[in-house]
This record gives sequence, structure tokens and C-alpha cells, in this order.
Amino acid sequence: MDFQIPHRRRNPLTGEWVLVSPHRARRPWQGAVERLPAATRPAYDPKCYLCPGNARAEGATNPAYRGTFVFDNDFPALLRDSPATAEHTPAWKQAETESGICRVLCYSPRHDLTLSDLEPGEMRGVVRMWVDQFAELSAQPDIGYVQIFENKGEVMGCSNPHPHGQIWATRGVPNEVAKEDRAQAAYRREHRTCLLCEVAAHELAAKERMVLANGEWVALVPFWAVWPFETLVLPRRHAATLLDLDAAQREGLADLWQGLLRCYDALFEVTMPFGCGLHQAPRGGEDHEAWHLHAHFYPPLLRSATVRKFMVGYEMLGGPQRDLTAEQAAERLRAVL
Ligand code: H2U
Ligand code: ZN
Repeated sequence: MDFQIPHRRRNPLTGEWVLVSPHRARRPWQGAVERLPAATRPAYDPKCYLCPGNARAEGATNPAYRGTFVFDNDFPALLRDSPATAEHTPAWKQAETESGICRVLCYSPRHDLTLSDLEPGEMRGVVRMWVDQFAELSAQPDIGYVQIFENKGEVMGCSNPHPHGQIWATRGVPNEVAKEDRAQAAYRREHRTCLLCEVAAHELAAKERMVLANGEWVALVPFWAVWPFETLVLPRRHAATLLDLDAAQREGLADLWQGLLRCYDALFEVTMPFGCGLHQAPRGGEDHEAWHLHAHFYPPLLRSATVRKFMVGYEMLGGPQRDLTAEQAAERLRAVL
């Protein structure tokens, strides 16, 4: 097939298609230009609600923490003990209560750093925090899924530049995870192999969509990427959740995560904004064996630090579309390494 002509690519994790229009990549841009965030920040900000020793909005005070620090979100999107009730009539009007636990994860006491600035040992501490939080929350009786994620940068609506992530652990399984769970289980039934093991092996060999790799992990622009510089991070050895990782895989994850962030930061010479997070097997999913642990990075930027991709018009009404191909994006990311 000629990938230079407009075509559609299928995301095997969701079953959704993306329209790719490679011939359009050079069209002129006269649209919105984003404001750049303030370039320098103090190591400690007395007004930041995540800095050590500071008061938070609801009155709690942060300890003088030195490594990582986790607290229950003071404005949680979910409440712990909502009763489980549902309404299914009329058929078009369904609702059910949702409950869960929301936490904020401070990655470093330093207000001015991002994960890419941390020492390797500090980054390993962040991975350890993810593992510990996942172990604790996924063992709770009423939790069906644990979402670890980070929203970074003003253009992503992040309220505070202090390096932090979040966890929302829910009774139910959220949309994206439910789609991926069904798709991975179906792929294993049909092909008798793991979908993402296949993707990792193929992309490591083909290299055209690969961004970087180490002995345990690979980061690549997926064939079906929607966002211009979207990446998928995969363990090379099969694992369903963080709890399946041995010491070498945990260390490898910390190193690859930082390598990828540095690559992103170098691309447009700005600390890259994005939404990112780990996708792990939900409890009691369709087929736990079929789930391959992975992380998605979705940066919104398109051609510079100030020009973003908008998901509007056709994307809202029809489906996602991109001009730059996944292969071109991977090449650009590799070039800054
Ligand atoms: P962002 O990642 O979007 O910046 O959100 C940070 C979270 O911190 C947000 O979910 C919480 C908000 O509810 N927060 C607190 O828990 N305590 C505070 O004092 C302010 C913000
Ligand atoms: Zn701070």
C-alpha cells in the first residue's frame, strides 16, 4: 500500500480508525499561537500547595518531604463510600454511582524541576511510588481499576507546575481501559498471542516508528497514533501490571521514561506538555493474561512550542485526522536524541 496517499489506520487497542493525510503536512499556519509558560521558577514557592511545608487549600499542611510525597486529593472527583446503585430505565437513560480514591503524587520537593531533571535514583523512587500505590489501591475491596496519570503544562490545563501526577482509582473500569481490555482479549483469542508483544517485537525489528529503547523497554510512535507526537511505551518482556515487573524492568522503566521526556523537551526546546499515564490490567478483566502493561504519552503540540493540534471540526464529528505520519514523527523524535 502507498502510505503517501490519504489512508486510514486502525488502532488495534480500541478498534478506532485515524485518517492520515501525508500530502497536507506542509500547509501554512495562520491560526492560534500558544503563550509560553514562565521560563524560570524558584526551587521553592511559598504559594505552591505542593511544596514541602506549605498549607493546602483545605487546611492540611504538607510535611517537609525530601523524596516523593502522596496525599489524598482535597477536591476528589470520586468519593470513597458511595453506595452502589444503578438506574437503567428508560433504556436510553442509564446511570450508576461511581466511587473511588483520588490521590496527588508529588514527584520531588523541588518546585522548579520536572521528571526529566531528576537524578536516576530519584526517578527510580518515583517508579517505586507508582508500584507501591498500585499495590495498595488495587488490593482494596471496592477498586476495579487504578489509573496513574500526569497532566503536564498550562496548555493541558494543569493548575500547578510543581512536578506531580495523580491517581484516580475507581470501582468501575473507565472507557479507554474497557475498550483496550476487550480488544486485547479478542486479539489473544483470535491470534493465540499477545497484541502488544507482537507490536513491540515488530517495531524493535522494523525501527521506522521506534523512538528509543533499552534492554527492557521500548518507546515508539504507534502506527495508529492520533496526536502528532504521541508515543506508546512497552515492556519488552510481557507484564500485565507494575507488580509483575522485576528489579531490572523497574529500573529500565525509570531510565526510559526520563530518556523519552528529554527527547520530548528537546523537540521544540520547551518542557513538553502532555497527558500521559500507565494502562494496567483491570481487576477481573476479560483475560488478565492478554493485558500488556503500557504507557501512553499524548502531547498536544504540532509544529512548535506555540502551535498545538486541535481536535475539532472533522475530529469531533467524524474521527481523528493527522497530516504528519507516525513514521515522520518518530524520525523527528529520534533526530533530537
Ligand atoms: P493538576 O494536576 O490538574 O494540576 O491538579 C492538581 C490536583 O491537586 C487537583 O486534582 C488537587 C486538585 O484537586 N489539589 C489538592 O488536592 N489540594 C490543594 O490544596 C489544591 C489542589
Ligand atoms: Zn511547589
